[in-house]
Amino acid sequence: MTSHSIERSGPIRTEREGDILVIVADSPPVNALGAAVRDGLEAAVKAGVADSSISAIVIRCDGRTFFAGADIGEFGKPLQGIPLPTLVDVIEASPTPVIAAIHGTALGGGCEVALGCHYRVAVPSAKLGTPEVKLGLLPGAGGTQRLPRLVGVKAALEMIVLGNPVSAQAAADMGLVDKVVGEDTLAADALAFAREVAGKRPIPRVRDRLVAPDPAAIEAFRKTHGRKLRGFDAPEACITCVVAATEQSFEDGLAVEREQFMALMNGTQSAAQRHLFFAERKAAKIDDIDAATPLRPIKRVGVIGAGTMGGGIAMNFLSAGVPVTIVEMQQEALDRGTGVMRRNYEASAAKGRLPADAPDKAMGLLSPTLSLDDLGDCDLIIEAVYEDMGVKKDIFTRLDAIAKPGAILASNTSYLNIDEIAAVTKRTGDVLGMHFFSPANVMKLLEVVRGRQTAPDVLATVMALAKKIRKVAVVAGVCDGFIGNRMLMPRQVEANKLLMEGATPEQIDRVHVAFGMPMGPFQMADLAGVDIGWHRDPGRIENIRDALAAEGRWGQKKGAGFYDYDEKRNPTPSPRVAEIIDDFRAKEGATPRAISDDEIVARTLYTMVNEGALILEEGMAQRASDIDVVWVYGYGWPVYRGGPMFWAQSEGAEKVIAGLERYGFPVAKGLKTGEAFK
Ligand code: 3H9
Repeated sequence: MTSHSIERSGPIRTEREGDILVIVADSPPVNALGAAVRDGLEAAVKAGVADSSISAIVIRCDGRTFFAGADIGEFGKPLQGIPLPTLVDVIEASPTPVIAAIHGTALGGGCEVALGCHYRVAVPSAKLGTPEVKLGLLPGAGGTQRLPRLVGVKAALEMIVLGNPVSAQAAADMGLVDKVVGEDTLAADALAFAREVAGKRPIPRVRDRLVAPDPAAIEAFRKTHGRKLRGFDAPEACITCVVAATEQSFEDGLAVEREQFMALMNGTQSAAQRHLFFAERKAAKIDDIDAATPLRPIKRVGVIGAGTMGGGIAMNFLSAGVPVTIVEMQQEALDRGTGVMRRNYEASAAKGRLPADAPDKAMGLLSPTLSLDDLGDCDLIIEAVYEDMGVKKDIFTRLDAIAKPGAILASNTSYLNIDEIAAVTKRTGDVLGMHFFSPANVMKLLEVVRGRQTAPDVLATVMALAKKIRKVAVVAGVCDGFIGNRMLMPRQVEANKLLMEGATPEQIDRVHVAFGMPMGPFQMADLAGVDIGWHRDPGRIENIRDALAAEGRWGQKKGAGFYDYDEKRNPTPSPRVAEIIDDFRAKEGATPRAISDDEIVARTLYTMVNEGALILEEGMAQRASDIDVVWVYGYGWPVYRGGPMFWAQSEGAEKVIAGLERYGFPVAKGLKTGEAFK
């Protein structure tokens, strides 16, 4: 049957296919459910219902995806148009069957619209999910009440509280999707499905279903996931709503959902998480580079160094299907490195995180070699050897002779001067920093260090490549430690001083963990190795850390560092460390005093914010939100505090300034003018 009588109103158009009304949304980029889309949908559904010649209604979307959710940009602003929950009710109440035809990602409010429909069909590549929890929210358009009624408590908890989407097939297996249709024939298959169900009565409405309480599923869920949800408000609110779906009427459950949703929406955690959603996307934009800058093709990547870092870096590209040549100096080190990579892939496959053939596929793209000369055909070469300017200069001098014209040369240095490295080449425009975070195949952050002469298309190419390997890239300028490690320095200095003045490692770490960091500075030192940097001059005992290193207290790997560890690496406070600290205090004539937690916050966290403000002032970061992205994705800053700069702003600049002044720190200008928050 051919379509006729197409009507268009803003982002919504309707097409008649015989007695089926097809409502199509077209609101790029992701068909977010903004006011115009909601109003258009309501009008179209109502028109379909009012037309007695229509026997079924199909809702689908043009472009890359079904509705990707409520329009996050509208949050916090006065509501316009029909509220989303009401729209979903209108759809569900339709006496004419409504079918959702899903491709791309039906997320959040998009999934809730689908749940309001009476039937759902989806293409195999489609994903359905309720990721609101990742924005510090919960599905607030009836999702917490409909999903458990449709798929049961256990599956609903996983989707709502963890926020991970499911595939079309998994959705079909749990009853969320009625039929998986052809990948390229969604429009036609949805029509055929609509004709099949048009006359069926009663019309299935999710709100009419019942779901029994399942305390065992809730307890099991908490047991498995409780730890990683620590500190977040939204997961608990989600659980409350799911429980309500099992114990209360649909209407009463909706009231619980509304109340919980509004509380989250007005809280600071969701504001922080929504800030990060946009911050992550903004980070990819480079202020002074045209988005249309042509990119250099990257068909093969070279990695120098097959240690933990080099191997991890190489895995990112292999996983994305980009061939890699990896270079080591000794056969043994090369074999060891590639062996670790294979075992990492195999472990992921064994856990079901990768398909069974993934390890062979990825490793098949790897060419290990002992010769730098083999990098001649690479479009991007990343050096990941140890941090020594002389060694790096030597490598870049050699690369300059080996690499083909137009190849991008990158260093993975975490603090060395990229301009100085670039200067040994005759192609300074092709050089930049790519600072990966360990483990490089897991951590999402990539600091892309822009040298004074880095060419715009080189920078743009690497930013685009970062997205391809699923990293969140942030542009940093050349300064000691770039953004992340530079801000770590004042924290470290103050943490060490606080020990001398009377604090204990346990107290300082406790304050950081209570704040929401995965660990405190001393726990981090024990994990990374107390001996880092000490081996170059092992005779030196200038501070507490040196003293620990000199005694072989190198951290977790030795069972002793700032803490004592048992075989399971559980830490306990160490009497020996307390003695060492006492000795140092005595030697320096320091009299310990009681240190308050507030002082620790001011001296170790406010000082980081202050350094962030200086970084912005010097133009070493493009915007405050980039700094937040670095700390959340690279260092485990608690997501629900939005990153250091967002946190400082929500604390109040005056409070931060007062804290810094109380302990005698010169306050960065930007904190006073507000520039530090832009
Ligand atoms: C919700 O639904 C609440 C309800 O339960 C209750 C209400 C009462 N809104 O990520 P991309 C923009 S909460 C506004 O780069 P991809 C995004 O900013 C919502 N804008 O593409 C970017 O803009 P720009 C629950 C949105 O292909 C552009 O679209 N839903 C929204 O890598 C492209 O995005 C979610 O949490 C939105 N909802 O990934 C889903 N979504 O070009 C959030 C995207 O200016 N979205 N934008 O930078 C996503 O997960 C991904 O964007 C998606 C596409 C997977 C859809």
